[in-house]
Parts: sequence; structure tokens; C-alpha cells
Amino acid sequence: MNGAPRLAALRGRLAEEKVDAFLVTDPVNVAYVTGFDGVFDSEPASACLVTPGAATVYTDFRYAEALKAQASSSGWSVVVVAGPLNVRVCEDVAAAGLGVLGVESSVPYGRFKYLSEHLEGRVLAADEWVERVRSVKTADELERIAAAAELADEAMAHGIALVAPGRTEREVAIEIEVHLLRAGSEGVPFPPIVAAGPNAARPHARPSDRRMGRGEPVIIDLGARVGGYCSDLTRTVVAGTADGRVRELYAATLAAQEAGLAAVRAGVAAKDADAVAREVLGARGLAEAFGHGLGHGVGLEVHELPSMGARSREVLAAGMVVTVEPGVYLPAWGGVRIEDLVAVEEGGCRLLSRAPKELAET
Ligand SMILES: [Mn+2]
Repeated sequence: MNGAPRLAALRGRLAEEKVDAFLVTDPVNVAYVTGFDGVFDSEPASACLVTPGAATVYTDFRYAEALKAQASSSGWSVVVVAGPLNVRVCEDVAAAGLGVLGVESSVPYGRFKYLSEHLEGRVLAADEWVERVRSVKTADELERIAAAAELADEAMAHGIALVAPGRTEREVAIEIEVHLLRAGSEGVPFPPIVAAGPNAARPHARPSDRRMGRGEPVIIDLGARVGGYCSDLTRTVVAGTADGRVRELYAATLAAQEAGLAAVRAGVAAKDADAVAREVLGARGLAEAFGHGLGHGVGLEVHELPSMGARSREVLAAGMVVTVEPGVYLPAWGGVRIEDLVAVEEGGCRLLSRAPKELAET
């Protein structure tokens, strides 16, 4: 990936905020700004220091060669640090005479404390600077997400075919995961969720050894990863034959999902798209049953900006990738959720998920 435009975006932000330098430490953000395609551990072993005139990525021996090969072309100099990273960063900031340093607000408190105490200048918490740049995808990123969405569609079809009364949630979840890995997913962004009957009333249930009962709704939520980028897809099917209540709740959820999809386009406040879907469920007396937001951004992480809930402050922009996933959850009975992944465009949105949405009975 070309890291140069990302660097330019961060320098624009530096100028806007009148900050002399910005320190990136979140591992996903470090990979993003440097255009690094490899796999970082989640430990904060690397950091990036961005100033108007220089871009330095500090790392250790394990990532040095890969970063030199990938980040150098977009203007980064790679510094291999043997000792503590904080110490070296403070030395460099002092040597460059930088007065105000922005650090990511997600930085661990210990590092923030060290920097505050050892830097001569001022330390500011910079909130979501990289995350905001990440929320708008390039054509290359969109292609990777679309490929991940395609793998998710295939795995969903595979999983749905296995749903049957008497099968356990775990059996289906394992089959889905193996299918994803065989089809080329780089690991899985999250363990697949298969939740039947009462378990489906919990949006993030863990697959259990409970056997699916006849007529129960089964929520399947899964994702794939391609070229570092994630997808996210949910369908609800019925083990056996659906009764009137399942059909009614499914129709309500689908109507809310379609209204949500129709509301998503560039320029719309994310909370307004959420409100449109919420209204559809509210009109059917299901406002209380829809307890989470309409969706979330997807990219290098399966949950990223923009958030699409009632409290969201983001405005949708062309190039964002979001999920649209209303659900209804009735304790002790179960739940229904339908989730598609879409790319936000000027006049609307483009579906990246293609899995069918007619209620499947197995
Ligand atoms: Mn989701």
C-alpha cells in the first residue's frame, strides 16, 4: 500500500491543530500510516513520529527489514531501536526542538506519563487522527474489502446449509471457520457467531454445545480478512420451519435493514441513518428490542470509524465502508439480525455483501 497520501493527511492535521509533531503508537495505525502490509503483533513494538519535514518509524529487529522494504518508498525513515522506545523518541523530540507533541489518546497511561514527564514541550492527546483518515477507503482498500465480503458470502452459504434441528452451534461455527481459512481468509477477524433460540437474544453470544431446536431462529455472524482488510456479515435462518412469530420479526428486521440501506449515502449524518431504521422497528413496537447501533465502519479492523448509532457524531462520506445491521432481541425467545457491508457513495451505497436475504428454512 502507498503510505504517502496518508502521511500527507496527517501533516495537514498537524498544521490545522498547530502541533509540531505527532506520535502514532497504535499497532494498526502504525501499519496503516507506513503502508506496512505485514503482520504486527498487538504489542506496541513500533511507533511513528511525524513532523512537517520528517517521518520516522521506530521499530525493533523483528520488523526492521519488512518496514525498510515497504515504508521507505512513501517517505519514511526506519530507525531500529535496541533499547526502550520511549527514551529514543524523547531524545529525538528534544534534538529536533519540537515544542508540542500530539500522542494518540489510546496510548497506554504509562507511556503518556513518561512522555509528559520527560519531554521538554507540551504533550497533547490527539483523538482519532489516524482513525478518521482510515475511515475513508481508497480504491485498493475497497477491492480488498470486497474480496473479503465475497469470502464471507461463500462461508455464509456453507454455514446455512449445515443448520438443522439437533446440530450444535459449535459444530456449525467450526465448519464456518475452517471454510473461511480454506477459502483464503487470513485468519478470521473474529470467531464466527452461531446463536440459536434463546442464545440468539444475546448479540455477541458464543457458540455453545446446545442443540438447535426445531423452528428456532439461528443468527450467524461471520467475517473474513483479505489483504489485511475485514468483512462482516450476518444472516438469520430457521432450523426447520419458521412459525408466525419468527416470520413477523424477520420481516420487521428486514424492513428496518432496507430502510437503513436506503438512508446511507455521502453527506448523511450516521445517527440519522440509525434513526431511520430505528423508526421502522419502533412503529412495530420493537424499539426496546433493538438495543445497539445500526452499524460501524469496517477496514483493517472489524469495528472502526464511523460508528452508526444514535450518539454518533460522524457524517458519512464517499469511500467509507459501513455495516447496516439492525436486530431485534427478545430475552428467552431469541433474536433476528440482518447485516450487510456497504461502500458509501455520493448518491447512495453499494452493497458489498451478496448473501440472499429471503428467510431460509433448513
Ligand atoms: Mn457487525
